[in-house]
Amino acid sequence: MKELNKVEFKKEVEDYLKVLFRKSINEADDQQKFQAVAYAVKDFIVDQWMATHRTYEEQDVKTVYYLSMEFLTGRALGNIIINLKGNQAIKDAIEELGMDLDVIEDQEPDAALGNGGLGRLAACFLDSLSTLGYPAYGCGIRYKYGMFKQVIENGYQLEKPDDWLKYGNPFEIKRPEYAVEVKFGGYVAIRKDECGRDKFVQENYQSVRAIPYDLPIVGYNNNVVNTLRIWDAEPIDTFNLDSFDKGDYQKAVEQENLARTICEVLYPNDNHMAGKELRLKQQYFFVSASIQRAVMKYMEKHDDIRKIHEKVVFQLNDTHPTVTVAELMRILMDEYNLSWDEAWDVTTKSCAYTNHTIMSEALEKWPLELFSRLLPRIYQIIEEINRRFVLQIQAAYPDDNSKVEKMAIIYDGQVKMAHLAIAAGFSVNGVAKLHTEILKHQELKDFYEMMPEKFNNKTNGITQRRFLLHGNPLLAQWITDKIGDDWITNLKHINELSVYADDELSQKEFMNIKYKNKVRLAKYIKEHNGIEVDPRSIFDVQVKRLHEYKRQLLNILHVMYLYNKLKQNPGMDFYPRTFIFGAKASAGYMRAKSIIKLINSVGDVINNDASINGKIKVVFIENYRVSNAEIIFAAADVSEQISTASKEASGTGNMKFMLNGALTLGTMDGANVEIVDEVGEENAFIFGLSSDEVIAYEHNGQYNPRDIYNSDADIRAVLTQLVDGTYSQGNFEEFRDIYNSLLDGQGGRPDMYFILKDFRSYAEAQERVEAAYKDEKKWARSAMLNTAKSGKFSSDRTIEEYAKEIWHLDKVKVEVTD
Ligand code: 26W
Repeated sequence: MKELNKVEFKKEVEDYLKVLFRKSINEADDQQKFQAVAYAVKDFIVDQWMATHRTYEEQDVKTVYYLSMEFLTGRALGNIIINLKGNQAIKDAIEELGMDLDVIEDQEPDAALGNGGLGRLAACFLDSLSTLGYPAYGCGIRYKYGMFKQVIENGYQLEKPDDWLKYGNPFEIKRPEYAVEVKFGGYVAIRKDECGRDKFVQENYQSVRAIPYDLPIVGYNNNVVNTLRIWDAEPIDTFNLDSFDKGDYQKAVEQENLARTICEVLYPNDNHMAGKELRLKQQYFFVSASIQRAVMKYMEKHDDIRKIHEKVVFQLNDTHPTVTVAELMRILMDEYNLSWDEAWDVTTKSCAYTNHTIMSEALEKWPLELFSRLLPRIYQIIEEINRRFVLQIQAAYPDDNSKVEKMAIIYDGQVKMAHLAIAAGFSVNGVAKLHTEILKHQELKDFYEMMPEKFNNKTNGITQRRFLLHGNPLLAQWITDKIGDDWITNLKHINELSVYADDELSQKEFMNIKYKNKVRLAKYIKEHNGIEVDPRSIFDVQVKRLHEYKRQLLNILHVMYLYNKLKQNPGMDFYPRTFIFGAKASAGYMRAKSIIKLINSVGDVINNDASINGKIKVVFIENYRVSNAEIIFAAADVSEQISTASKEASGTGNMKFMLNGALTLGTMDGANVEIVDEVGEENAFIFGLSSDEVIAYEHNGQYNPRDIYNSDADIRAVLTQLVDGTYSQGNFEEFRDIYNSLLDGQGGRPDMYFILKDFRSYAEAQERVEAAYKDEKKWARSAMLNTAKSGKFSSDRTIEEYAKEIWHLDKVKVEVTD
C-alpha cells in the first residue's frame, strides 16, 4: 500500500481551496474545507483506481455486475479514510491545518440512494467486494434527490427534498465517453438487414442518453478500488431546427421531459409496489444502459459473444432490475444475431436473482398494457420466454393445470417479475436461512419443486469497517488492543474476545466504552431533540423503516403499558429506560405516519410527566439515516428486532447492534434465528409466535384479537387510551385508525401482524431485560459475547459465499506502480 504523505496531503488541501474557491484556509467555510479534503483524498486513490482496472484488463478477470435500484452508501469520506488506513496521517494533517476531522466529515451529505435494508446491503456488498479483491461493478441510478429528509413537526413526519448534489459530489467522475442511448415506446417493425435477414427494430420511439458517473469503492488496505457506476439521463440532442421542420416539435419536447424526469427522485417505498410508469422507466433505463455497456466492454477484448457468461455475471438485487433478462436477450438476438436458443443459453448462464421479501404487496407485477406500450420489444421477448416456460411447466405437470396459473410469467393481464427472474436465472437465493426455507416451502414452493437446483441461501451480512471501525472507534481500538486487528478483514477473529467475557476488568472496560458511546448519543439527542436523557438508563433502540410488520406499534403500546403500571404504582421497582426510535414512513403510508405521530405523542406526555422522575423517556430521532445510525448502534443496550415471525426476510440492523454489543430482544424471524444460534439463547431475549405458528394462523383464520382485548384488562386499557384522548389532547380520532386496525381490520384481517397475540410474551421478555440489566456483570458478559460471536455476520463472509457458490469469481491482487 502506498503511504499517505502528510506534508503532501496538507499542500493538496490548500491547493484545492485555492483552485476550487479562491480561498485560503482561514477564509474557507467548513463545506469548502470538506470539498478540498475530499478532492485531496480522491487524488490519492485515483492511482489505485486506475491500477485496479489495469489489472482487471491484463488478467481478463470475470466480473460481477451488481444491479440495484438502490445503493444506500451514506457518507464516503470517513469510510475511504479508514479503508486507506489513513486515519492517523489524515487526522494529523487536518489538525495541523487547524481543522477537525469530525467536523469535516459532518459536512458531507449522506448519499441516500436507497430506502433501507436492500439498499444498505448493496453498499455493504460493494465494500466487501473491494476489500476481498473481487472484480465488481455496482450499477444503479444517480437520483438527483435521494431518500427524503424527514422533519418532525408537531409530532408529524414531513418530507423535504434531499438535495444531496447541491454542492456537487467531489468523489464522482462523469464519463460521457461511455454514454449510451436507451429507447422507450414506439413499435416493433420487421425490416430486412443488409444480408436480407429479418430484423426486429424499434421505430418511432423516444430515447434518452444515459451518462455514467463513477464513484470509487475503496477496499481495506489492498489497493483495490472498484466502481459504483450510477447513470444519469440527458436529452439525446439539443433541440434542433430539423425537428421543427419535420413537425416533431412535440416529440422533441417530450424527449427532453423524459430525460429530465427519469432520474429525478428515488421512490421512497420500502416493501410496497406502487406500480408507477416512471418507476418502470427507471428500471429499464439503468438496466439497458448497464447491460449495453457490459456487453460492449466484453466485446472490446473478446470476439465470441456466446461466451460472455465466462467473464460476466449479473446479480439482480430483488426483481427491480429483472428486465435485464429480456434486455440481454434483445442485445444478443437483435444486435449480435444470435438465435433464440443461443441467446437463452447465454442469458440463463449469466443472470442470478436475490429475493429480499415475501411481503405480497412488494411483489412486482406490471399491467400488460403499460409494459407493452413502454417496452414493446422487451415485451415481445418476455411473451416468448413465457410461451416456452409454460410449455415446460405443462411438460413437467401434464395433469395439473393449476401449475401454469401459479407459475406463468404472464398471467391475469400482468407481467410477474419474480417469475421471470426465477425462470431465467441460474440461481435464486434468499437472504437468511429461515427466509430461504419459507421461499422453498411456501412462497415459491412450486418453483422450488420444479427447479430445486436453483435455490440457495446467502445469509446477509454487514461491513464491520463502517459499523465498528468507523462508527465505534473506542470499541474498535479496545478490540484491537485485546486481540490484534485481524478482525477488520476477517471478522471470525472477533471470537477471540470470548476469553475476556468472564474477566471483570474487561467487562468494566467494555461497559465503560458503551457508557461513553451513550453519552455521545445523549449529546446528539439533546442537540437534535432538545430532550435530556440519562446515559445510565437502559438504551432500548428500534431503528429501521416504519412498517406495520416491523411492529414499532408493539413497542410503543408496551411503553404505554409500562407507563400505566408506573403511574398506578409509583414506588415500584423500575430500572430507568430510554426508548429510542428512528424510522421513516413512506410518504403515502398513512398508518405508518400515524404510528410516528403516536410515538411522538406518547413521548410528549411521558417525557413531561415529572411524577415518574424521568424513569421512562421516549425519543424519536428525526431523519434516521446511515450517518446517525453509526452513532446509534454504538450506544445501544437493547436491540429491538420484533417483526411478526416470517415477515422480516433477514434484517441487517440486528447484526449491527450485535456487533456493537447490544442484546437482541426479538422474535424468531429472519437472521435473528442465526444470531441466537451464534450467541446462545441465554444472551438474547426471545419471545412471540414462531413463523410456523404465524403461518398456521394465517391459513386457518383462527386468531381473533377481540378475545385478548376482552380478557386482558391491561391491554384493554392501553388500547382505550388510543381513542380517549390521553395522547391526543382530547382528540378521539387521532389514533382511531390504529385502534381499528388492531380490533376491526377494516376489510383486511384485524391485527394482521399479531401485536396483541404477542403482547404478553413481549412484556414478559422486557421484564427479563430489566432483570438482566440489573446484574451488571452478567449483562457485561452477554454484551461482550454478542460482539465476540458476531463473526458470521460480516458481509465479507456473505460475499465469499456469493463469489464461490454463485458468481465463480477469482480474487485479484493489485500493485500500484508510481
Ligand atoms: C417495489 C417496491 C419495493 C421496494 C423495496 C419492494 C421491495 C423492496 C425491498 C426488497 C425491501 C427491502 O429492503 N427488503 C429488505 O431487504 C433486506 C436485505 O436483504 C433484508 O434484511 C430485510 O429483511 C428486507 O425487509
